[in-house]
Amino acid sequence: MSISKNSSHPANNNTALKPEVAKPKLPPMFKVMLLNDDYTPMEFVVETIVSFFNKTREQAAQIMLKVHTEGMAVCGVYPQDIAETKMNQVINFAKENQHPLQCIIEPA
Ligand code: TYC
Repeated sequence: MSISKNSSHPANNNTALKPEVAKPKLPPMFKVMLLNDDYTPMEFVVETIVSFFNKTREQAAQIMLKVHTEGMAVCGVYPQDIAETKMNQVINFAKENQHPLQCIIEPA
């Protein structure tokens, strides 16, 4: 009968080297959120969501109504660089069209 050579046995003080397993690293994600205001037309908000967040008109209308009734809503969740780009695209699109629509990002 052989004595166990398992070096990860608790009696061996767990000093055994574990094989390194490459863990896929997921980037930190950020929510891109629209804020409500009293002036931006609903149709413009729907158009903005469709244009920048790959949503159907129906999905965009739902998100717009959530912003309108609750004050803010998430349009999408992305890695930081993409989230920042989308936020800036929305802010610039709103400015170009003289609407006060605001967009922010926050860690998911
Ligand atoms: N509250 C606006 C209105 O009544 C509509 C609106 C919805 C504005 C969503 C901004 O992010 C927004 N015209």
